[in-house]
Amino acid sequence: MFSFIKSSLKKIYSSITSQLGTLFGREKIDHELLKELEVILLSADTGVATTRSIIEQLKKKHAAGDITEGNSLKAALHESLLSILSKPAAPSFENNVFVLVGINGSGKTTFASKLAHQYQSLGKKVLLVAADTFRAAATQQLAQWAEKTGVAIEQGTESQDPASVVFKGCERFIKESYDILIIDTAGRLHTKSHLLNELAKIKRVIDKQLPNENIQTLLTIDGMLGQNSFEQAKLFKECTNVNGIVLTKMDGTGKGGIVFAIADELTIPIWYLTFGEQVDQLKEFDKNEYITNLLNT
Ligand SMILES: Nc1nc2c(ncn2[C@@H]2O[C@H](COP(=O)(O)OP(=O)(O)OP(=O)(O)O)[C@@H](O)[C@H]2O)c(=O)[nH]1
Ligand SMILES: [Mg+2]
Repeated sequence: MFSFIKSSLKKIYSSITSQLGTLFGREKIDHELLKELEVILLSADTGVATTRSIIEQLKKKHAAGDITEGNSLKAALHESLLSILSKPAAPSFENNVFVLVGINGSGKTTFASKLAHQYQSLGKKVLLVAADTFRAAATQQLAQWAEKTGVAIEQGTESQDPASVVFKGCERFIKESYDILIIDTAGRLHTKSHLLNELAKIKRVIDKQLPNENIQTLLTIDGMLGQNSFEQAKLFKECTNVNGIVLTKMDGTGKGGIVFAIADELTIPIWYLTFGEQVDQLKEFDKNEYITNLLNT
């Protein structure tokens, strides 16, 4: 891993890792200590239900005599965290059509540019589609990124039906033999039925136009919002079939516990973490690496 990625990601864990380190260093493991662990997990955005289930598992192991000192506590916590992150199916990176959904400001457009850049760096021919026609500025924002990174873009006019821009994007994808298609959508939530209809319409267009492609819908969640992002994520989950989650702005949070709450409560796999506004500040999520860094094992 590049060292700058490593140091950016460290910010996510640093606070929780040092607090856990203090616990692992204690000689006696008792209920008092597990209570402290519970507080650390809760303050790291792990969520009430998820934290409770982790602590219950640890209490059982403690009662059975399997947790006697710091190292065995660390190993048991590692096991619990890994089983949570293994609940959703593992992400598959063998896809070529991506629809990005998520609420306003959650980082869709920035992620679209990052994903495009990443595929382009791998030698792929990438087409971006600006299907957020709600604001003229939204298309401009994506167009600026596209210009900066030299990626092709299909854009509509303000107030044009987003599905018709997607239609044109799909046509161009086939005609000009692109490898990767990345569709940026609007994040506004007038009403649930509005969102549902709009996303369903876009999805119908893609399914019809590109029946042989591997299409994935990715939901961006602002990592800084913590538990507040859950209600929105649940709404999107009800409106469309979300295949994976992109946790954005992880550079702005020292609360690395959110990944466990997401995997546990939403059972959707996390695909990417983003940690900055530069085009290369994204990383595929690796559950083993994440836990190892978090626990500093
Ligand atoms: N620090 C930080 N800021 C980010 C990251 N990703 C996005 N942002 C910033 O978050 C703000 C919103 O990002 P956008 O990509 O425009 O979000 P969006 O989901 O497209 O928003 P709408 O188009 O309004 O729905 C911008 O100011 C971005 O620069 C990140 O990983 N870290
Ligand atoms: Mg946007």
